Amino acid sequence: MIRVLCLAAALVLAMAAPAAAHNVTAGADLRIAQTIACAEVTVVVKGTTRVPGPLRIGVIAYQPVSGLPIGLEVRSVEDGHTVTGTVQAAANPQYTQLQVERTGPHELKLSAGNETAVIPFRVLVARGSAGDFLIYGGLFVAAILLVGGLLSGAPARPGRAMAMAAGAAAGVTVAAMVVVFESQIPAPPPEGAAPTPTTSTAGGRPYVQARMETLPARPEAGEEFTLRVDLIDGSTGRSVDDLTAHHEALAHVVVTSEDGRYFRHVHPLRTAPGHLEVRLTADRPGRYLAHAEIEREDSGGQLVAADFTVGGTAKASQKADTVSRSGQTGEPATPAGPTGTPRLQPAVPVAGRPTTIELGTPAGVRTWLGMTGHLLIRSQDGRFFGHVHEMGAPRSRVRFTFSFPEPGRYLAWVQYATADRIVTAPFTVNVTASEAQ
Ligand SMILES: [Cu+2]
Repeated sequence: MIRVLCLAAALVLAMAAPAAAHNVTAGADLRIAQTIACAEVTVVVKGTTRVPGPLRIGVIAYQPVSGLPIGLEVRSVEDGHTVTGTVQAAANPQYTQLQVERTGPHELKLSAGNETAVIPFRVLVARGSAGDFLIYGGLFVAAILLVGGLLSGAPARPGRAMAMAAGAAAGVTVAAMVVVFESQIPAPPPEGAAPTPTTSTAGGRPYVQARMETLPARPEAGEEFTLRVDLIDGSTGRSVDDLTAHHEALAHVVVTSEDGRYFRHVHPLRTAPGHLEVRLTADRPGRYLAHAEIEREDSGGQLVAADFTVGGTAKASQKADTVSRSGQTGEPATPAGPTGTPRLQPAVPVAGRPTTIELGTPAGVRTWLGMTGHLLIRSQDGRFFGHVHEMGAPRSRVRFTFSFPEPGRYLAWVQYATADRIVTAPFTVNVTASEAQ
């Protein structure tokens, strides 16, 4: 009996389909940060358990927005069925319900102002696993045999009673074994999941060939321009449209002026397959740097850098997302306000060794991009760009550990979100060489 049960368990393990990779698991929320209509928002598509059924969509605002209506359109890629609605971006958003008729690939179109983004996603619904089937099946068989045996007078006939008791014991044993081993049995792919690729992707997909450019090629100070990211698969020459959401965005783009006085951390809109765009306005002429963090499915994270020049003459500062600065000395000054000054340990960091950077935060800090705090660091010349997080729960400070790669001057920005805005605290760090060098 034991041998038979072991064989059955081995068979279940061997037959289980390999778990497919997905951006979002069935029932989990999809969260995508977007910079749209000059606002930093996160679109949330709530996980659903039932299709046909309502899909709940909300837009969280991370800066003051007085009524930012966002048009929503959800379209099934398979049958073209489309539903539309609107939602107001807000710090605590109301969720709009749109009825979806099937699982599988869909597109969510967002419209605000004169900007539009199209986010591909899958409607997934969890399927019962083979393990669940065996647990309930085993218990059901055991119950039928016991009840059936009692009703058919088996206790009076020892042979039949024995057989029925053995059958019931086997059913309970199968259920118990599956409970023990269920964590090792891969779950079946949810309904609506992408088909498992037939060709082997053991080596992973190639890195994206990414190109960043501005439209117009030479923006003017004080005038809005578009920063565009084009993604091509070098092995096929086709547009790459399989970016995986990492840290709640398809791409994180940081644009800084060479001197660091201009800083934007934005999340471009996917306007077409392989094309991301974000609108920006630079207030002063000069050289600017753009760093984009992207992650292709089954390939890994990539950092892409580019630079561009802004012409014209300096304009009065636009609505900056940095906190107010104390002076105009050309140096990124320490911000005023409740956050204080970043404390470094050691006070003068040594290249190649970990430095702790800590900054006090006001009450009411909330998670943004899945993290409590973000630290972005650029070398003076722009050739190095780093990004680390405070991953603990919000409290009265954010703390980071960072190892500067080599001696020199670095520009740094700590970012966190409060109830109504994203706070950016800029500072500079001078890193020395270790004594051993
Ligand atoms: Cu980001």
